[in-house]
Amino acid sequence: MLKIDIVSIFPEYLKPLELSLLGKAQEKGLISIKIHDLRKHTTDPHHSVDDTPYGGGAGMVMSAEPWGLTIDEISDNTTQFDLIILTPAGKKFDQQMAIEFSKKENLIFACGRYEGIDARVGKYYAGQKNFNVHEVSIGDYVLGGGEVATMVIVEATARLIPGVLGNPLSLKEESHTLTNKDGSLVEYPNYTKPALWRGLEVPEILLSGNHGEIAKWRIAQAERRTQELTEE
Ligand code: 97T
Repeated sequence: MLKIDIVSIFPEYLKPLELSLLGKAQEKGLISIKIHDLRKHTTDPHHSVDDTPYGGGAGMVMSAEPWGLTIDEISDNTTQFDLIILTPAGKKFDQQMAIEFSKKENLIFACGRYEGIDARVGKYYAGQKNFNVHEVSIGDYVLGGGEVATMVIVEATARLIPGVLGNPLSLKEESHTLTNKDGSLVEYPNYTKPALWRGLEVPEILLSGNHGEIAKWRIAQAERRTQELTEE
């Protein structure tokens, strides 16, 4: 079973993960998601989680020790853990990364706020023999913190685990029809009834019942769309 631990100063922000698809998956015992409040692991009276940056500059940096205490409490020295630190400076998340994460046993997500987390946190855990550390971004834009990025990654990852999806066939089909010969992800246009809607018809080929021709048409459409997306 995939165990997911998420650390944040806004634990209530992660509540949607307990609903719908992922809530059901937890009830079925396919995954477990635990949300941890970073502020519960502060040692000073003000429960501070940040401080001014060494070297000067704007904003605040999240202090290392609350992260260290929280991650030490979640982990042990023998089980394998993958620590995912959300940062706009990280490697861009994609479907391949979701596939790799879905094969792991224990994922810990560190949701930073402010100008980021003291860089020694990632360095420390990267030096632990039972940890892999991944700095990950979900795209080229700036968020208020790592919480929404974590939700994106958890949803994309969890739905790849057998049994989490309602229909186990749809994953297989996705991997066949959405991959062209270059391996890039594409999608063909879909239609359902009625065959005529506001003067717009469904492409005739889809009504033909000729499954070979339909498959060929869909691949051509998917390749055309991919081409359009990669043109300036
Ligand atoms: O902008 C961020 C701030 C904190 C943590 C993550 C992010 C981010 O992740 N992907 C894009 C931006």
